[in-house]
Amino acid sequence: MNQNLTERCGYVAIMGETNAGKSTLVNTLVGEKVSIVTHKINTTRRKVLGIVCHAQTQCIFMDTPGLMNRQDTLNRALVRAAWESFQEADIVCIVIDAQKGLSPRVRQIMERAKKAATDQTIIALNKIDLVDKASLLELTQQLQNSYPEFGHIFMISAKKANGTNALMDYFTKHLPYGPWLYPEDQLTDMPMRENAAEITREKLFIHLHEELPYGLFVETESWEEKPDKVTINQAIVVGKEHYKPMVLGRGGSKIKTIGTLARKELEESLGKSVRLNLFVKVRENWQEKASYYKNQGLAP
Ligand SMILES: Nc1nc2c(ncn2[C@@H]2O[C@H](COP(=O)(O)OP(=O)(O)OP(=O)(O)O)[C@@H](O)[C@H]2O)c(=O)[nH]1
Ligand SMILES: [Mg+2]
Repeated sequence: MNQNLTERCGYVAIMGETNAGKSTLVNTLVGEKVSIVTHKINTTRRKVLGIVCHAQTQCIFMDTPGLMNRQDTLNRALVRAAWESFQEADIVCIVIDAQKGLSPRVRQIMERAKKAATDQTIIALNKIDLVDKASLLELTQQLQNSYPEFGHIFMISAKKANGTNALMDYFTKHLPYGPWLYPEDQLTDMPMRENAAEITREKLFIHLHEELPYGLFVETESWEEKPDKVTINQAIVVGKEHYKPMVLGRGGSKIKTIGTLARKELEESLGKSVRLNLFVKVRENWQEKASYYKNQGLAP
């Protein structure tokens, strides 16, 4: 067998309760923003790959939707997609918010994960910048006692990049030998058009109140590239007519703020001037339509 025994390559599923900091962790490990982050729950709505080559290893991180209990069609599809990643991965990293600790929901997740756990299933206790040492040690003890099936416990702050080098080291040494699957400079599998839609969705999540962000999605409808400028048209699709004025804001002020923030981030990431046109469209109950799931690579 002609196998190169120096190169390693494999998939790491980053899983856990919603808001635990999974997307923040993937971005920190990759060193670039590949997945959007907000303070709200249920931000990530698809599997996002973040790819990083470190020493001789290509690590392919799968950022997954947060595991939660809601039973509507969209959330069921997201949870299913996340558990699928568990099966697909070489290493599974369960992220737990150290401040919330072993909540009933986290226990449920751990009970399910432990059935499939191997020594390649590890735990990252995140947000350690928010907890004192004593409670962190107590939580670690609790986890060790209740879940000895898991391989390792790391203590990290994904946001402050504390402890993340040790985690990266673990991945580079434990992924299987094999040829790299992506070009060395590729950071994600997400096409730029979709990434641009995610950037706008992030701003909507941050700036719209309460339930409103959950009632919409963003689609890039056209992308016209010139040497020094890109013109992007995006539809913000809402599921109910009465959401439209809420997204627009008084005199269009809300959508203008959101558009400006998204445009600035796009200009930074594309390195050129961007004209971003946002339109609000109504597609009644898009959460129930198969086309949405197909476009997001999800099974309804
Ligand atoms: N203080 C602190 N905050 C963090 C840390 N990691 C993530 N956060 C914050 O936690 C919130 C949620 O982060 P995300 O990365 O979006 O969480 P997620 O697990 O991807 O959430 P979903 O996609 O909704 O499941 C954001 O406000 C982050 O800034 C950390 O290490 N310390
Ligand atoms: Mg996320």
